[in-house]
Amino acid sequence: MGQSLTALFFVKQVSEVLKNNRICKMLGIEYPLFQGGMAWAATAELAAAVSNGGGLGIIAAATTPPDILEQEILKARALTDRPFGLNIMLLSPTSADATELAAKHRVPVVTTGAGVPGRVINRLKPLGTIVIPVVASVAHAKRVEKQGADAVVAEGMEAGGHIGELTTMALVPQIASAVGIPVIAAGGIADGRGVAAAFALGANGVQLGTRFICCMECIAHDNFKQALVEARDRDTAVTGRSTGHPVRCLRNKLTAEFERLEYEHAPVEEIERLGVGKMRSGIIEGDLEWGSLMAGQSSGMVNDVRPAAEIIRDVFDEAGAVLRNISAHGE
Ligand code: TUI
Repeated sequence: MGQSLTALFFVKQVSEVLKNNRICKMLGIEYPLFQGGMAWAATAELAAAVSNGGGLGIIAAATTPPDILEQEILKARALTDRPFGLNIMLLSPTSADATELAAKHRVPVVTTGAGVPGRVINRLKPLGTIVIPVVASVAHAKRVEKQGADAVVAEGMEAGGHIGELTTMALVPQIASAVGIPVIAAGGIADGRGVAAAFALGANGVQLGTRFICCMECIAHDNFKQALVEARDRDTAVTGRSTGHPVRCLRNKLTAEFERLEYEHAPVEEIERLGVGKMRSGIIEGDLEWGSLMAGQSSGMVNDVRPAAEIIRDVFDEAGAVLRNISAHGE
């Protein structure tokens, strides 16, 4: 079989398989792929590009003021006819407002992070919203299933931003065995090999964050995108373990200063003060030295900036090829 025919065969095979996928059926999407709800970076433009590419694009509510967030939701509606999501960061003082906006605008899917989402589930489930919490432990996964979650994102500590303790490799199979609802694997996944591995671990879908910073439709500053393209395997660091808010970012002067303060047991308020405003300066203004460049361990695997739809298609083509190759040759 010639190269192009082989490729066609893979594509057809993958799309046939995905027709029966639980996440695709539940959400009415083509590929069981979520784009992570990354603060500052996950805008309506990015979410719509991912949804138009057949995945589930997700707007990050983060700490966005409600009037601006409402505009983002309306913008996503204008840019895509397909389902999209809103990520509600539960540590944020604006999380209740974000929940009300999801209700008002009937956002089809809501993911939550960094906390216990009982109130979000209780408010939105009766409206028919699909609620999918991000969890980092088996206990939390079981709890949200009982509370009525439709699925969970099991996020390993390879991920960027606020993380738990377990790796994706250990977390996903344990959660997949513990719950009956579908599981979406996150953390350390940026290509088709990661997707194939996630399915082998028992996941029904995947969430990619870092990979989508480096896409054309992401508003992150070019400095940040270029830093990710150049990053290698050990270029992220986790700070904030001592304050109870561990966060993974690209290493820079800011992470070194966090490490120094933590090593010296500086007061928690002083450590937390250092982080104020740093996400904006890093992600939007491109300050590579003092900005907070939240990114996962897959940074070393992200080597180019491409359109979202192309990333999604290539990742699933590659996953199909990987799975076929393993079953045919075991290579
Ligand atoms: O939430 C994320 N990633 C984030 S949030 C964020 S903004 C932020 N900035 C500074 C400090 C803290 C946050 C940047 N990145 N991912 C989802 C996620 N949720 N990862 C881990 C968790 C999590 C952790 C503990 C969820 C629940 C939880 O506790 C549940 C319990 O049982 O207490």
